[in-house]
Amino acid sequence: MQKLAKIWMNGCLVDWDDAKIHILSHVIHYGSSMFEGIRCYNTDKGPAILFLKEHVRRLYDSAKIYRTDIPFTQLELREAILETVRANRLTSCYIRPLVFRGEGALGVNPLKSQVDVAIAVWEWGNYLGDSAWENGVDVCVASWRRIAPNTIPSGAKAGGNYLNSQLIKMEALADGYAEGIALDMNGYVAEGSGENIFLVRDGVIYTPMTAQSILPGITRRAVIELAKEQGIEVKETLISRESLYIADEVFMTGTAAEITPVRSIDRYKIGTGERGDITKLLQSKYYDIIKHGNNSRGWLTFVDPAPVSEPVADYFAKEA
Ligand code: PPE
Repeated sequence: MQKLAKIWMNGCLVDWDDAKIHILSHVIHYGSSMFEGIRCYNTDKGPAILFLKEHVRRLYDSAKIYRTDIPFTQLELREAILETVRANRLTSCYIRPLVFRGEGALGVNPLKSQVDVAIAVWEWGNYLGDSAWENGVDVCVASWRRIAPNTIPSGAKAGGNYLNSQLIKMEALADGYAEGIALDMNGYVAEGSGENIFLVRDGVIYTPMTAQSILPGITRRAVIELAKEQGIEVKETLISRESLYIADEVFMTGTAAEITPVRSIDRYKIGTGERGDITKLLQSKYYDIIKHGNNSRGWLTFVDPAPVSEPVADYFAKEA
């Protein structure tokens, strides 16, 4: 990993090499962290963070689920994120805010350990490979199920959730696929190890509902809005495994993965095996934001100057 200059820890920017924690921090033993993944793009109108407010809000939602009080306000954290991007003099980067249970007491109960907050940034290219945006990726259905709703809540983006993601990802890579798609406990399609999933059939877009063991992705919500703007019908519904194989198009979404076409699943060719028209249309609308800096929807926060005080769009209230 390429080192950068600064990492923000508990209110201060510290040198990259000094951003350390104790081995007896609660998080290391019990996975007690919540985090976000955010991208800053070097748009034609200047560096801008995509969905800053929505990501910070989801971080607070995740923390609340785990009874964790973050000792900063959402506004303070948004400002800290902007400060960290500026301090590292980056025009485009991946941003990782992290809230974790640090030192205090070991034992399962996290409430006796302090709450630490950190923000790191680094350069991250395409998540699923350099040619993925255009050529798509080959994926499989994982033998591992996604975490069940009555075990670990998938709606919180918590560090521990990613043990399940790691099993899915490692299995996929070992079998020669770029990514694995997990089914939920009932056998319906849930999501990839780090992406939401969509399929297209006869011009209609289908994606799993948020109650179905998925992370309520911010890119997912944006793609649904972009599709609706284009007059495309979107159904949030139960999706059977076999409907993936007979889809005209399949694509995955995520902050890191952006909008990545899927060209095969379990070696079944999806549609023509080429990137589909609806996938391409949605990618072009997304590109208009992340490359051309189109901020007509208010989804971008330009890094300099920093307009961080607009109201937060209520993405998850719209789910119902
Ligand atoms: N599902 C999972 C399990 C997930 O981790 C992500 C993000 C998504 C869906 C898409 O959510 P959103 O980014 O809000 O559209 N995965 C992060 C990468 C995880 C990793 O560290 O690797 C991301 O895309 O930032």
